[in-house]
Amino acid sequence: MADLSSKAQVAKRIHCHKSCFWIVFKILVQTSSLELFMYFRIRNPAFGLFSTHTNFSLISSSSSQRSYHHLMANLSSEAQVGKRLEGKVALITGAAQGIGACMARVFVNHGAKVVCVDINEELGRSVCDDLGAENASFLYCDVTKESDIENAINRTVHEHGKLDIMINNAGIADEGKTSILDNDLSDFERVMRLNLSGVFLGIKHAARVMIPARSGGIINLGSISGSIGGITSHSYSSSKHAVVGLTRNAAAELGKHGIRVNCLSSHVVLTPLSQNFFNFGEEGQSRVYTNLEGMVLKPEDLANAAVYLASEEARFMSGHNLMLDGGFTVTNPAFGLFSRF
Ligand SMILES: NC(=O)c1ccc[n+]([C@@H]2O[C@H](COP(=O)([O-])OP(=O)(O)OC[C@H]3O[C@@H](n4cnc5c(N)ncnc54)[C@H](O)[C@@H]3O)[C@@H](O)[C@H]2O)c1
Ligand SMILES: *[C@@H]1O[C@H](CO)[C@@H](O)[C@H](O)[C@H]1NC(C)=O
Ligand SMILES: *[C@@H]1O[C@H](CO)[C@@H](O)[C@H](O)[C@H]1NC(C)=O
Ligand SMILES: *[C@@H]1O[C@H](CO)[C@@H](O)[C@H](O)[C@H]1NC(C)=O
Ligand SMILES: *[C@@H]1O[C@H](CO)[C@@H](O)[C@H](O)[C@H]1NC(C)=O
Ligand SMILES: CC(=O)N[C@H]1CO[C@H](CO)[C@@H](O)[C@@H]1O
Repeated sequence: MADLSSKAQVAKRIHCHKSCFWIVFKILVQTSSLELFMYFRIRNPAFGLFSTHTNFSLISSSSSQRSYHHLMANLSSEAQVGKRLEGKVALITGAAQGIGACMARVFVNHGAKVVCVDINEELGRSVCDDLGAENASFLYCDVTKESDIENAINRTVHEHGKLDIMINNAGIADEGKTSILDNDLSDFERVMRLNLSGVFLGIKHAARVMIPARSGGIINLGSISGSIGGITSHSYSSSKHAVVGLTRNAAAELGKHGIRVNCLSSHVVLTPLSQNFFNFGEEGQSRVYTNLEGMVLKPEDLANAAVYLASEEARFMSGHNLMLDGGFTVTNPAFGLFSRF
């Protein structure tokens, strides 16, 4: 019996060794292929801070701000399509220039009343003057200060009786330092505070007035840097990834109140932000790698996507990260059947 039981034990041990081996082997195979796959999928080497193909130094040029203003100047003359935001009230942060200012114009063209908030009072007021007092009003608001956001939301509701759409767009880029060793903790924390906390406060105070109304749409500006690595600085990329997470979490909580929360992410758009960040103009942007060859993303492309997200057409869309990147984050041109270089 003793012999038998020890034999059984040995057999058991061998069986265990065998199955353990297979488990370990499977884990090793799976993780290594997963890692290869993941590494391939989490960065796009065609463009970005660390890119050898189109890095910042290759696209930098001293071309002036002219191209951005030229793009913006054309906007007001654009044909007015059917008004898709008639009767809606929207608050847009960072609306003094760039994507936010463009969204304000396009929203007004679609019949919305907009409240533009920014820390740049002079530019913000001029945007609203252009749109007409009946269509747009300006409020000073630093999105990193809770009392400013609280006040802006309160005044919007006081003036218009409601808030239908909140767009958390305010943001500026930091210097793109290529080595993590040159990145100070204080810079990292500053970016997180501005890029992430501002969005948090915007969602929080919009939700405060949207919950009793049992409706509302919140749109947070993300970036291709929020989905894959290797485009911008560690801090900017971290903050934009976090914006996607915050969007999903807020969508999970607020859905029961009829509030939709979405993220609108994009490839590089020609605005004062990108001009400062990448130091280029229209000519520089034409040299940025995109998967849609020869096409350049414009602020109104983002504004049109925001109109969709804000409108009834998107009434079943929540927790989504709408990507305006021409396929950049889901293709890797460095290797494969369709490889470009
Ligand atoms: N331009 C791009 O290529 C690009 C690409 C992806 C995502 N984005 C995102 O789009 C958003 C808008 O970018 P943009 O290119 O229009 O930038 P921009 O610099 O042209 O405009 C940003 C606006 O935000 C304002 N702002 C900055 N800090 C603020 C604060 N604390 N409180 C209130 N307002 C503040 C600025 O005064 C400015 O008017 C940002 O969130 C940015 O990260 C931009
Ligand atoms: C970016 O491109 C320039 C010019 O080709 C090159 O000198 C530089 O090393 C590149 N930078 C990186 C991070 O690869
Ligand atoms: C802007 O307007 C000018 C002059 O009307 C025109 O030549 C140009 O093609 C327009 N640009 C865009 C991007 O629409
Ligand atoms: C307000 O916006 C509408 C477009 O929706 C425009 O027709 C009208 O002229 C604007 N008002 C002013 C005072 O500019
Ligand atoms: C905003 O309104 C709420 C509710 O009416 C009020 O409790 C709060 O004090 C107001 N905050 C500001 C900054 O005006
Ligand atoms: C969206 C947003 O708030 N962007 C921030 C990103 O990081 C820069 C760098 O400091 C901030 O200034 C921006 O405000």
